[in-house]
Amino acid sequence: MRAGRKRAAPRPEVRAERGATESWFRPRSCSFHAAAIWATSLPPLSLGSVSPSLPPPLPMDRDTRAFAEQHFRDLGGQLYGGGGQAPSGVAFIKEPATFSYADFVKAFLLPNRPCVFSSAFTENWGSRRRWVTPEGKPDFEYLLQKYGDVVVPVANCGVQEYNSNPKEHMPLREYISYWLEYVQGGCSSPRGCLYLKDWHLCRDSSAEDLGDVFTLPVYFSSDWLNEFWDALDVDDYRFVYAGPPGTWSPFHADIFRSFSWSANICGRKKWLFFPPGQEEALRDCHGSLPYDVTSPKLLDTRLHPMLQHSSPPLEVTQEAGEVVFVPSGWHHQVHNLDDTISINHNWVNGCNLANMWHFLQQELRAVQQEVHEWRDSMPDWHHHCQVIMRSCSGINFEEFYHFLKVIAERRLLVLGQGSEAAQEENIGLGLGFQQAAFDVGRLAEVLASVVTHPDFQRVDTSTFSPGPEELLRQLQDAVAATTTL
Ligand SMILES: O=C(O)CCC(=O)C(=O)O
Ligand SMILES: [Fe+2]
Repeated sequence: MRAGRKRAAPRPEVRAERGATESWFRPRSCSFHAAAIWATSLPPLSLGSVSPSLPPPLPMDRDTRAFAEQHFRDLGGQLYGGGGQAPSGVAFIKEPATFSYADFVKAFLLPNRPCVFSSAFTENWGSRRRWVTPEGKPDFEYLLQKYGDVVVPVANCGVQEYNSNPKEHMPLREYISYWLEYVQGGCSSPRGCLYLKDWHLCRDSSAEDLGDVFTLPVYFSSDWLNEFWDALDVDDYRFVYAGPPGTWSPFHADIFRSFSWSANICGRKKWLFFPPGQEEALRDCHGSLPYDVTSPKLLDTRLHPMLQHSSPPLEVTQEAGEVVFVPSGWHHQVHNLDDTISINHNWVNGCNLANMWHFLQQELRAVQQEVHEWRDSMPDWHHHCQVIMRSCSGINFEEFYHFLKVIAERRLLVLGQGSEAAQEENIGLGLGFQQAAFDVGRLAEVLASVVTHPDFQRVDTSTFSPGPEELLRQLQDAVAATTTL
């Protein structure tokens, strides 16, 4: 178990579910008035230095880097993976042996398209053996013995709170006894429809135990969100979900426009996917996104005047053992069809970093609109907007800079090892140096935009080390030095 955890990482659909002192993740519809008051009492953000240890080698070869860099040059600053019609189906990847990291980058990560990996990709995971009975059901006895006393977050799927569900916490033992009673009652219980969501199992387990649970697929290993939180030893975006048939996750896009991956340890899920932008046609006459895209309310054209412009969702049934890749900014709704347990991670990397930055700018604009009336009367209005943004979205511009800085310093360290040594290592492994060079290019592009943003220019950066301009210069120098390598 890691020590010194300070706070829980947000998932978009859990925003409304935290207590006041912890609830930075309130929905947009929260009162900004109230948020402004309590948000100012949050502890100050530490910009202290982090462990200088080198990141583990990351997966990218020379050709894939060149391909990815060309992809972003062709985009010419346009948003990656934005818009477009839903593809007619979702690709299914059968064979781990013939599907490389480069294949994933070129066919799915860069085009920002969903895909499903077959159960062969999770065949050797300990959780698939130990958490599941020979009949394919959750092994409640094993789970009770291993994790019975762990306190887990549980959402009530039957109660809508904004576009989410209220949450409570209980020992896993209590949730499992609810689950058995719900199934025995023909999928009904006086306690409602409860779903174990966002359990930070990695936080509650030792490293050895985790090695026994799952192995991170190489495709998802360039994961800056978890690298950042691990470096600070504060939190993570690694979750376990578990629930009986009928439990579900309301319509949402993932936190900060991150990617996610979701592996079914047992059971099946139905996913409804909408490509970025398609959610606009689902808004109601007040501009709000739906809570449940399967609700008959959506057919009311007075309530949903733009629905005629919407396309049907892409529907995917995920079987036991399969892994779904959720691209950046794709809205989705998820239903458990059986007794289901899944492992889900959110991740950001050089491919969706610009989307995250775009999302943060949108979030700030929304806050500014909401508290516009105080602009002239409040002397530090811009600062308050940043504080409120952090309360509502989980991050503000200062913290985003810190995130970029932590990842940038780690990549510069890899490149600074000396390109020859690093490249030699690459010859053997095809790992590390090329990924760092690609990452530095993406960081430089996004940081160049951050430093010119008027609201970032209002942030007091005098104590940041290195300062934003200096870090940008270091990144640009590294880009120039590695272009031809
Ligand atoms: O499995 C679920 O209920 C939700 C999963 C999800 O939304 C995700 O992995 O992004
Ligand atoms: Fe999600």
